[in-house]
Amino acid sequence: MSTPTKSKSKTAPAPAMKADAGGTATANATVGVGGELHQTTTAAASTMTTQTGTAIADNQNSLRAGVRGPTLLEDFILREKITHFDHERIPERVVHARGSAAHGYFQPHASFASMTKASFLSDPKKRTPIFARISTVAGGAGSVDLPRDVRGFAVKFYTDEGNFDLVGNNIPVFFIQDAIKFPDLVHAVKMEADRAFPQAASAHDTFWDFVSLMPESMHMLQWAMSDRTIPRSLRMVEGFGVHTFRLINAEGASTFVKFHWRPTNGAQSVLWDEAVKINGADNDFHRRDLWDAIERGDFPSWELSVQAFDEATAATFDFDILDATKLIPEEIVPLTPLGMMVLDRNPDNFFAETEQVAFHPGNLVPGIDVTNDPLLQGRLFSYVDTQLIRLGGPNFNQIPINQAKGCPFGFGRNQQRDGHMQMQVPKGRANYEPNSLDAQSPRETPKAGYTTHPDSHSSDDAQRVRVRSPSFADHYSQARLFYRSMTKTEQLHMISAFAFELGKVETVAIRTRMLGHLAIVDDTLVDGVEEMLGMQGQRDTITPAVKPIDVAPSPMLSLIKKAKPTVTGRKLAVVIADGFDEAVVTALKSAFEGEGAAVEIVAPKVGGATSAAGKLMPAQHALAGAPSVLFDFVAIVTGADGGAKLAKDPGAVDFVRDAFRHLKAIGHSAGAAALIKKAAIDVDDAVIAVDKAADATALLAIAKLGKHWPRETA
Ligand code: HDE
Repeated sequence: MSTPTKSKSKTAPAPAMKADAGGTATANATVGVGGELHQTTTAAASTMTTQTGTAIADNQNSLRAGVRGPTLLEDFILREKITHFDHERIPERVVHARGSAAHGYFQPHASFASMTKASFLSDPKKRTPIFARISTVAGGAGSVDLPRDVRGFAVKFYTDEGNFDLVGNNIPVFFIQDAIKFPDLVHAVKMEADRAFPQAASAHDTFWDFVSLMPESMHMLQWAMSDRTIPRSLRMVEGFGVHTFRLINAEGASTFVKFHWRPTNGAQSVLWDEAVKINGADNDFHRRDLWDAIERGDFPSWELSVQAFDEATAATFDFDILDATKLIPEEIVPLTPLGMMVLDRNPDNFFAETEQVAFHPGNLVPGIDVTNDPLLQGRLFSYVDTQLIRLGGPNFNQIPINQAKGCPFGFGRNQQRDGHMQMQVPKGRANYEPNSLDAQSPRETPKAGYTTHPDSHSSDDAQRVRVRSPSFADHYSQARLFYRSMTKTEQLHMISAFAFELGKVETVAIRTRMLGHLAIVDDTLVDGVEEMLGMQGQRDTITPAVKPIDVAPSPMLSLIKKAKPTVTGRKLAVVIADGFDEAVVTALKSAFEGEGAAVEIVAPKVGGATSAAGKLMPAQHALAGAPSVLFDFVAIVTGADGGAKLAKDPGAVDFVRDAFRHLKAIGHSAGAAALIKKAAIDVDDAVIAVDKAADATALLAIAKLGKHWPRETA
């Protein structure tokens, strides 16, 4: 192929654009023949190069034989760029594919050296950098943020003794007791094998078929059908380590622990109808919320606690602490707070950090150990294995987000060598140990190194068996405990959720089987679900292996019972329309922002609305793009003219109706009367007038109470 001469008439003459210090174009520009805006390189901008450092002169046009001729294979710049692009995707996580993450730190409240020798828990002045990723489980990477689903809650602590990963969920128990069932569970919940739907939803035959045949899932199903699986915000989920772990102190003494994360903002959920509509209005609702909160300096935080107990206490429980389908009620073993995690920095790059982060329950530091929980044992194998396919080779811990950067051994120091994408250049001959050729090469440190706690549950003469311990056999008592610990409102939500999901199941035998299980859990539960399904009296008879027992309810399991009045971290929408009173808007802003809420202005058009005094106030959102589901509380502040127009806008009417249906506090000025009337809502205590600045505090007081639950029962 011949080398074409570069045509001088390739583009229209490019005017130099004015660029600010950041290299951003600020002037109008003419468009080149290729459609591009021309920007000259400023001193501030850096030279664009190929991957091997050759400066690129033209990033707009591929090399071709003649002005209108075919593209040339010799264009190594084009091929390098396209090849890299073609390989930009890596396999998404088999589970937890969709997640959001942030950087932050962990700081203990005090020294916990009496319980653990882990140095990050030894000094209240020590801040350990962390990276936390919160995810949905079933959906693909591009799925919505608010399906009914468990949330993963994974935290990597870059401690000064190496990385510790606490890879948990927002629910303290799990569906299955043995890792060998995990592929079945995940296959069943994900899109059905032949049709590839439904995406990110458990409301289908294969999921309910599987769980209805696995009674051990009954406790987790109660949680899955509760409000916990439709959280208001990732900043408002609890986290749990799920399994029983061990803390080991310097003397070698072991304490069993269950890990808990409690959000400072309080745990809160949305209603199912809200979740469905949020997914339509903004399927990045959670991701955006977390990002925005951190950007505006409203840093989410969680307190890490443990339930700590010894062998003797464990022996008093009527369940096995190695069984991940069981929890220990806080009323029996209270939480010991250890410290705070604060998320204060968004990732610089989603792929490099959030996508490539590789969590592993086996990333442990001295002072923290695992137990024989058969689910955890299987996880200890799975997480490294999955990274080999996902991140393409054994060197994934060299990726910056995975490096042990908190300790002196960032890349790891050992004789492991080579493999795909090796980033280190190890020197010398001694790539084995022991060796006598290299005095500098790494050696074992028996004292400071990681030691495994001797476990009294396994012994040298243990037989190899494939059995489930009989101590794991009671599948219903804690399902009952959870259901009976809920408020009436929460129980009704669970009944609706079971009925919704089972209503989507086509196979009648699966529905009747599930009803049979629910009948063992609680009469009001099964009666309610049967009624909503219109399937009274159709339940199967199921005889449990172990007769369930009644245990005292645990109020701490209920989100509503432990909710504290607050607007912190929540969002108020102030809908303005022409003729609004600016003083009222200012008062609302200062009242809500003063208590840590965000306030966003919504107007019929994003350009804004004109106040009674003739002043234009710009809006953050146009009404059409900001339905009330995206906010926690709403205020409609308008003059009569603007209000009359709003009353004619179906979007505005839906805004009010949905806010009402979703039990939100609603404030409105007299000018909005026509709109309120058109929305045909039954005005109650949480719908109040905001006509003067002083009314802002009244709305704030109502908003603090959260959802107006009496409206739901009414
Ligand atoms: Fe996971 N899980 N899991 N899991 N898991 C993964 O690892 C697995 C389980 C959890 O933000 C995978 O890197 C098995 C329980 C979280 O990157 C994979 C079993 C709990 C995340 C895997 C379980 C979790 C994962 C997929 C049954 C709560 C996302 C991609 C024994 C305590 C971490 C990856 C992130 C991810 C295996 C059960 C939490 C395939 C075999 C129980 C939060 O390795």
